Amino acid sequence: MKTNWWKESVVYQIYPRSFKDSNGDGIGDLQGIISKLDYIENLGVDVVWLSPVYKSPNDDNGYDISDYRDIMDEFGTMADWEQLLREVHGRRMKLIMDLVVNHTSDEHQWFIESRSSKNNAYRDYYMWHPGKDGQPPNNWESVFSGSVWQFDENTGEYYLHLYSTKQPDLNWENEDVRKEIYDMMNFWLEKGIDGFRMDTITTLSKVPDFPDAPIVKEGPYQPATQYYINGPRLQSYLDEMKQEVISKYDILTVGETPGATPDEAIHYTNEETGFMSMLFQWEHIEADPGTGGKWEEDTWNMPEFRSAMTKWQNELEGKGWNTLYLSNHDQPRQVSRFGDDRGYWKESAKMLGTCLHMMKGTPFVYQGEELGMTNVAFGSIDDYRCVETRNMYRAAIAAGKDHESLMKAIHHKSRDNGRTPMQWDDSVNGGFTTGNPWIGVNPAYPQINAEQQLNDPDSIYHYYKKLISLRREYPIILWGIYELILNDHKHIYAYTRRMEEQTLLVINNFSGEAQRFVWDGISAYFNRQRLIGNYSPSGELSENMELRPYEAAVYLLHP
Ligand code: TEU
Ligand code: CA
Repeated sequence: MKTNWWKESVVYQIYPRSFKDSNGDGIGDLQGIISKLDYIENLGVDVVWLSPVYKSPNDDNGYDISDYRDIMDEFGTMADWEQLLREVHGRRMKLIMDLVVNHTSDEHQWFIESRSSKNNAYRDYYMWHPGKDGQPPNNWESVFSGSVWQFDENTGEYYLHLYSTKQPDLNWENEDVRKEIYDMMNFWLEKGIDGFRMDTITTLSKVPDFPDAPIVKEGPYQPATQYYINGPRLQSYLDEMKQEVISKYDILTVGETPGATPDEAIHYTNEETGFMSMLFQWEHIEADPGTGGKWEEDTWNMPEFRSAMTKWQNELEGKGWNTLYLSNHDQPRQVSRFGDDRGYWKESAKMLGTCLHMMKGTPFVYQGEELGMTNVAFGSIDDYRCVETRNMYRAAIAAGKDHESLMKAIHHKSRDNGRTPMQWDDSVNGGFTTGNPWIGVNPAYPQINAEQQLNDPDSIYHYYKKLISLRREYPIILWGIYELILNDHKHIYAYTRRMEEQTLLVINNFSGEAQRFVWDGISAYFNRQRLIGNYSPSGELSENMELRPYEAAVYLLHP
């Protein structure tokens, strides 16, 4: 397998709106990020991924872009962005940008033109359709509730939007659209960025005749992903994008690919014929892929998670490259979701980091994960900012669901769990802003904040720093072959990584109870070096030993 810089990297994701406010308007911004680059560098990461910073009316916090070649007013100016790029590079880190090209904002000039009349030159930049007997063209449901079709009075037709009504889908069938996008990508690459995270990249091509989706649940609109994920022309669009843009640069590209299978991943990330360096797999994060969707009771459990991770580790071995992530701006906080954010907060946050960072692939750390930031439970729906959450609540109340159970689901799953401001210190608003934050700060900030953890050698922050530095020291963490052991244990997730005569042993207790680790594979090794663990060692590594609640430990074994 080829070595590439992005295989040896750790990526840190910034959600700029919630990272650091520099001017007291309550909104994170580019100067705020610049002021915290030392913090990021100190963690030891190699790459910074910025969620969108382009001009946007912020219906979906920047994922609705009104000008691809300019910076959002609240975040600063192009000069601030150029300074950010210089300062990131000056610290020998790289910068990747979000590429959001499935849709634009309805306030993008192209859409303003497009909706103005049926014969406008930009009409065909978007997907317009006449209705069916006064109803939308079909029954597809938007990811953000309601129909994917929005009626436009002016021309009497509907436009397609997979996400919010303010995010009309671009018509990739149109060659001019594709050319505009490639030019825009080249524009940013020429400025010197190091790659793209490709938002919802597998939904660019829709089945052309827009058939009704089968009815699988109550209500007028039905899930229809089979008609727009990996659509008929996706492959040719990505081929073209590679030829026109990507193949000209040595960059990191990571696709956001909901529902992708390992086979698709191998195809997309093939080093000769593929289109991207790596992609975000979904199976380990998707609690319940049934028709109930994300707001239903969470059925995530460790053995399911373990088999999903193992499947991706095994199937991509030697053929593709994995991303490693448990959190991002669309997901709840990992320690609340997969660990225990109360009694074993610190232990479980470190355990989750251990389990993930010792696998094969490129780890992604989402801002605040390195502090063990937790979910938030706002009291009122009005405290929520996320368009998906608000739309879902409105639609569900209209359909007769009760407030209490909806709030419970929102507390578990809302994307705003991951979007509360970074907790920098224990001053007002966690040091995020001196003004009024755009979204409430998590009330946990006096206990969980960066300043406290920087001063505490036993903190989650320092543990993550160590995990990241181990990758530099031990090539086996980068290249060793993954193998699951203790396949059937209900609570222990243990695996090895093998390279030449060495074995890395990674042991994680996913429960709040003591568990017995029994594995005779150890006997083959004379040297048993402990690399990291979230408790002080209770004794030597042995064939039969007790793990404490949420205990994690990593050993390097050799003859
Ligand atoms: O997300 C697309 C996506 O498929 C999901 O992550 C989806 O947003 C999520 O499951 C809803 O809970 C990307 C971005 O990451 C997300 O923030 C944007 O809202 C979305 O695209 C539209 O641009
Ligand atoms: Ca600001």
